[in-house]
Amino acid sequence: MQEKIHDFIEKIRAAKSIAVMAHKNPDGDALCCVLAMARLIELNFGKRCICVYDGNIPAYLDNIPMRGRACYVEHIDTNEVFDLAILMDYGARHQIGAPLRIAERAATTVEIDHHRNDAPMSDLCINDDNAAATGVILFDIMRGAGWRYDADVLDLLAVAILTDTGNFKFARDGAPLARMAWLVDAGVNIRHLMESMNNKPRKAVQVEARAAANAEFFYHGRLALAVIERRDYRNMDGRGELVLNLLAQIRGVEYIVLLKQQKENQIGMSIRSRGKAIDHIAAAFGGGGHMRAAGAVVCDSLENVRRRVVEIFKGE
Ligand SMILES: [Mn+2]
Repeated sequence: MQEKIHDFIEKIRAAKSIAVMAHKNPDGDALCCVLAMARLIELNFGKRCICVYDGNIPAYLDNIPMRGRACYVEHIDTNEVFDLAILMDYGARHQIGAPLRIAERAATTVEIDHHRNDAPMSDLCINDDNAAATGVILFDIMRGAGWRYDADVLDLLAVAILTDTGNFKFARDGAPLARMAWLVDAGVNIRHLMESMNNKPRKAVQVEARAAANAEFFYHGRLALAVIERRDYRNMDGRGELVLNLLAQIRGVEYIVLLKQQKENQIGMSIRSRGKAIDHIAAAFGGGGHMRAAGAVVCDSLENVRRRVVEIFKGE
């Protein structure tokens, strides 16, 4: 790790222009890591980074520090060649969206990620698929490098860890809690951060509540399947964590699948498991992710995808 940090610092020092990015439609971990990375580079190297994203940033992240620094990709010139592109929490190259062009053209790339990735694309990879959040890895880089930080950096790292661990529900070891303990001792106020994220539009919460209320159950209630149709999809804020969380609270439910009709024949799929691995199921649909939280985008009709999901869980 120390060797990689050293290498990373050399690359930052050598760069005059730096772009930082994550996966499309960034979640808390993705967006907060991008912004925290940019702030850390400003504080420690005096260099201003461009923070670029594609897709939508959910409203529950509107109040995080430095939110205004995130630039929508269509508002910047992707023909500009950067000395260094830093890819945070990106998963796989096709998940970056339009900023991929910047990453591909940059002289040097560094990636910091906790997604399982068989095809990393960078000159330097500080990846750990056992980390609960990319925020945990960035925390360790910050501490390992002895970098200066400020209250914004600490809040951003805390939101990254809180959101990606489902407020620690998905923590597999003490690592994210140990980092959070340090952050709280350094001044982070968890209650304040949680409250700042209670910022979803009313319609978004209602759409998710309705999807949970209309969920179907299969295989003696072990599989819960919820659907958000096209007309409701545009009112969503984020990926539908509320639906997934509600259904996961039901006794006997082991697997939760949420289908989102993004376009007429394009279905976003989120899969959660309370026990066994389900990432192979996401992979079967051309997606990926983590062992118990994965997803895919499938180009097929809603009815076909629904049928295929029910079918594939027959053997689970
Ligand atoms: Mn993440």
